[in-house]
Amino acid sequence: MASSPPTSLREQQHPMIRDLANRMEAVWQEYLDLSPYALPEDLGYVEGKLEGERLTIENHGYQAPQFRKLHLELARVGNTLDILHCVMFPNPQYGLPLFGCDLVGGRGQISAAIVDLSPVAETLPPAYDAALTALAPPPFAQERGLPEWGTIFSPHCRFIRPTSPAEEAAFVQLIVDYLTLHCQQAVATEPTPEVAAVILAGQQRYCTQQQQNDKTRRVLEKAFGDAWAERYMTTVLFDVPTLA
Ligand code: 18B
Repeated sequence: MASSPPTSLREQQHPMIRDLANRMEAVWQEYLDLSPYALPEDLGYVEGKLEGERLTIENHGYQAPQFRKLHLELARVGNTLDILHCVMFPNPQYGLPLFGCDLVGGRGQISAAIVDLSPVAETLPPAYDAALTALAPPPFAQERGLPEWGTIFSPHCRFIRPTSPAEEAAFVQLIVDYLTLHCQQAVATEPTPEVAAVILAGQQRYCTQQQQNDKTRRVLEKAFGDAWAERYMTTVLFDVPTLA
């Protein structure tokens, strides 16, 4: 299943996905001291078949002192489904929330655009709360309701279906604002090794809930089979870290 990428997938993807991928990597490069993160060897670039259509997955992984894993994933099913997935897993020595976003679309229309900074404790650190509230994001015409497993998300989680290129651009900007705020907070945060176990438990809860997203699982199962999907969801998308 593993092979090398022909050209960068993002060039073929929906413009909202391409723009967001480029801007997120630029923010990471501006604020963080990045080094490569090794994904399981056979899972960096993968191709499978979903109902006769090719599913292509391209993974980008980095780490930084504050983050054990920065994961940006681009995926495309034939010409029908385009996906951007990103989660930033903090190093458990840092009491930081989890940044996550997902863009899902097909046939020229993004149907799901979600961003959050999700707490690993009861609430977000106060500085995050204040800064996110101060962002005062614009209203969007179609807000979507969270699924049952979405109890992990913060009150600042935004989940919409963009209704115009202007809304697409505004949501990309909102995601970049959340991301920039997060990187600024992260580099100003001191490690607190004594609470690493508590932070890890919070990350574990996040992963357990995300693994219940049947919409993600179904796409992967149909292309690669049940066992592969389970391995992918638990080792690449939402792996639960252990204390070193
Ligand atoms: N996700 N998404 O990342 N998912 O990974 N995603 C969908 O219009 C994939 C995350 C989230 O309403 C849909 O309904 C695949 C992160 C939520 O029940 C599809 C991959 C977050 C929903 C996929 C992927 C996140 C959702 C349906 C791996 C949040 C709504 C699209 C590349 C931080 C769930 C639609 C619901 C939806 C697929 C959220 C097809 C394959 C990090 C809340």
